[in-house]
Amino acid sequence: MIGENVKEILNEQINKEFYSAYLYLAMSGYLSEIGLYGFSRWAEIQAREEIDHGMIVFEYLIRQNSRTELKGVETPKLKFGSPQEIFEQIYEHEKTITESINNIAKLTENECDLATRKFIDWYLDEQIEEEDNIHRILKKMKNFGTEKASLYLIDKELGERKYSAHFPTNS
Ligand code: OFO
Repeated sequence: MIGENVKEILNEQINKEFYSAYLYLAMSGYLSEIGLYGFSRWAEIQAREEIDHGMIVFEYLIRQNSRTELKGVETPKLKFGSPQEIFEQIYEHEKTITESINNIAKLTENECDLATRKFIDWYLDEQIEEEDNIHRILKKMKNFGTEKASLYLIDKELGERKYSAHFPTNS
């Protein structure tokens, strides 16, 4: 059984995860339009992972006999600039998601909801991984430049990303 405040914040998180999926999909569409198909594939796979993140919270609420309240997903606010600018925006976006996961952890501690506190650990780890992945891609662009040749190589590497559903072991 989870309380009203935790229920609300988890429903908000579902919305944020689906918004993230929209954000990455918008980016994927734009990147394929400009011929960066590897970048585009990377972003599409990221969108799929974000849908998983939203679904895991959705299913958790159901398992806890709590109400799911789905709200409208906003149009992504991504400003289409260079690939480096897009990744800088994404990095900032993921930092806000980390903050909202931290807020869920804090709330569950305050409310002594230990089950949800444990559930949210997976998201804390996931955010470390996401920020790190994005930061590494950004570093590559900064170190090797965004001239055509280096962009081509980064595009090739990102295009090799494979989707694999990864869920918390207890979900
Ligand atoms: Fe769901 O982690 Fe990104 O947004």
